[in-house]
Formats: sequence, structure tokens, C-alpha cells
Amino acid sequence: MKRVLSGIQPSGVLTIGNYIGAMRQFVALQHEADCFFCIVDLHALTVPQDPAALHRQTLDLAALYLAVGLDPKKVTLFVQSHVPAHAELGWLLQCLAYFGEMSRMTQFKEKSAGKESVSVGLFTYPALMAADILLYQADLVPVGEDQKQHVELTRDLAERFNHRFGETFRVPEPLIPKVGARIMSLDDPTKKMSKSNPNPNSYISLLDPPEVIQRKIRRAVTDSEAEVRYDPERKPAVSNLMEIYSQLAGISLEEVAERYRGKGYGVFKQDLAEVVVSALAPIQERYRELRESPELLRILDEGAEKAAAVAEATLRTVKERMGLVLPARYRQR
Ligand code: ATP
Ligand code: LTN
Repeated sequence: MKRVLSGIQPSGVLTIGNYIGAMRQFVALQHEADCFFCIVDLHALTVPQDPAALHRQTLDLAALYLAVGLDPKKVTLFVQSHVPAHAELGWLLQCLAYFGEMSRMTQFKEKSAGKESVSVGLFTYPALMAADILLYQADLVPVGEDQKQHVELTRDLAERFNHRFGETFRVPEPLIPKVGARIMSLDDPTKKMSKSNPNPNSYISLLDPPEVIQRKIRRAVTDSEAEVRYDPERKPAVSNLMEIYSQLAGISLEEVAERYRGKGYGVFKQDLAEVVVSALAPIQERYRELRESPELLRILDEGAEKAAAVAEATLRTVKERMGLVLPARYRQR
């Protein structure tokens, strides 16, 4: 069975971009792979977070992971900071990574652009992500397009470690969906839809009520000519809306174009809102049941225990190979 690991930051309420690009793949993979899914709270700290909001969003994300259909009997669901091995291996990998290669990461460049104070953690973020993946010896990392470069860096670090200290890490592959890997902002089709965008009209969150979804889609920018046609180069805004439609209605882009031939944007947007609302309704209903349930923390506790057992075994080997004297907790075994 293949091993899968992926993570999502509790940096806001999840968007339909996170759902289409990442989470839906998680749900499909749980039936065929040994899956570890992580709430990467340490990653969220790389930019300022309000403590109360971070706390709430972490539990929101846990409930959403379950609400979209992940079965805690099949997958290991856990909070990154509950497994200290992540921070430990993150440090060891920072000492293996080069300043030059880190400087080339486009997510860092985008997130730091124009900001006055940028944390060192935002810069070294990819080393912690590499630790998340390598601790579990993952074969596959399901992510959206924007994370491809980070998974490639993870591969480089794994190969570098293996070369320098002996075969230790499995070298993972990114798993990126063919369609929907990069859902764009509703207010600007040149930017990726992102949950931490300060403008809530730029994204649809998985928890938006129907009237909010309708309003956001009505206001979404379109392109000058009024034809519903898929052409990401010349009609990026409408093409993005068509991708959302296609992914959430489960029909091809050609079928979407066929359905709205000669109909104009008004009808298309109204129908799109309906498609989104009905795709999210069952998720929102399950979310409300789970969010306040005492089960939620129990599932996370159990997940952390299972995750730690795997992560600790890898970390022990890594420390041994690097020449660190093993602490008592490893020697006693
Ligand atoms: P933030 O805005 O805080 O940086 P984010 O919305 O970009 O967060 P992450 O938590 O960083 O989301 O990402 C979780 C997963 O969702 C990753 O696999 C990422 O590639 C994917 N993802 C994020 N945004 C999109 C998008 N617009 N389209 C498709 N996939 C996406
Ligand atoms: N860097 C990712 C989130 C993330 C992740 C991971 C994804 C942290 N650790 C491990 C896959 C595997 C992001 O910004 N979307």
C-alpha cells in the first residue's frame, strides 16, 4: 500500500480552492492508500495569527476534514504541533538546505513581497514541510499546483540526506490534479484563490451560507466578451468559473460550454451559484454536527499517537545517521 501525506494550514476558513485542489483527492485516496493528513498549525505561525482565531480555525479545520468525508478509521488525522518530531526534523533539514535554494521558493517571494516585517519562519517554511513529508516516508503528496516547487525541494533534501548519510528517506512524488489544481481569485483571475486573502469576496469558503455564495459569484469579475467559453489565456476569469462548475457538478469543461452556448454570463453565474451551494450543503451539515462533538478531540489525540509512532522511528534513524547521541527515550527501546 502506498503511503500518502498532506497538510493544510489553519490560517483561515478553507476555500473551494483548497477543496477542489487538495481535499477531494484526500477523500479519494483514503480507500487505496495509507493516509496521514495533518493540520499544519506550525506553518500557519509563519505569518501573524490572532491566538484565539488560530485555536478556533484549527478545530474548524479538523471538523472540515471529517465533514468532507475522511474516515478516521481509515486515515490518520492529526495536528502538526502535537507531534514534536516535525519541529525537530524541520531544524535538522534547515541545516541541510541551502540559502540559495530557499531563496528561489516562489511562495516565499509572493508572501513576503511588499511586507515590512517578514518572519524567518516564512523563509524556512519549506524545510518544515519537507520534514512533515519525510517523517512518514510518504510515496505521494497530494497538493495543488502552488505546492509543486516545495515537494521538489523535499525530493532534493531527501536525496541529499540519503547521499550524505546513507539511504534513509523515501523520495516522494507530488500528486497534482489535472483540472482544478489552481483555482483563481474571484476578484482577480491572475491570483490564486487563497483563504488568507484579506478580501473575503476573493474566495468562497466551505462554510459560506447560500446567500453569500450567490452574492460573491454575482460579483465575481468576468471578461469583456459575454460568451461562456473555456480559454484560460484570453478569458481567465470565466475559464476559472467554468473550472469550478465542472469540478463541483462533475461534468467536463466541454459539457459546461455546451450547456451555456449563447446564454451569457447572467444565467451561467446563477446556475454556478446553485452548483456550489448544493455541493457544499452536505459538507456544512456534517460540519455543524462534528464541530461541537467531543469526538473531535479524541480523534485528534488518537491521530497524534499513531502519527508520533511512525515519525519517531524515522527521527531516531535520522539522528543516529547524523551522529547525534540518542536520548534516553530512544536508547531504552
Ligand atoms: P494561505 O492563504 O494561508 O497561504 P491557502 O489557501 O493557500 O492558504 P494552504 O493551507 O496553504 O491553502 O493549502 C492547502 C492545500 O490546498 C495545498 O495542497 C494547496 O496546494 C491547495 N490549494 C490552496 N489554494 C488552492 C487553489 N486556489 N486552487 C487549488 N488548490 C489550492
Ligand atoms: N505548504 C503547504 C501546506 C503544507 C503541506 C505539508 C502540504 C505543510 N506541510 C506537507 C503537503 C505536505 C501549503 O502552503 N499549502
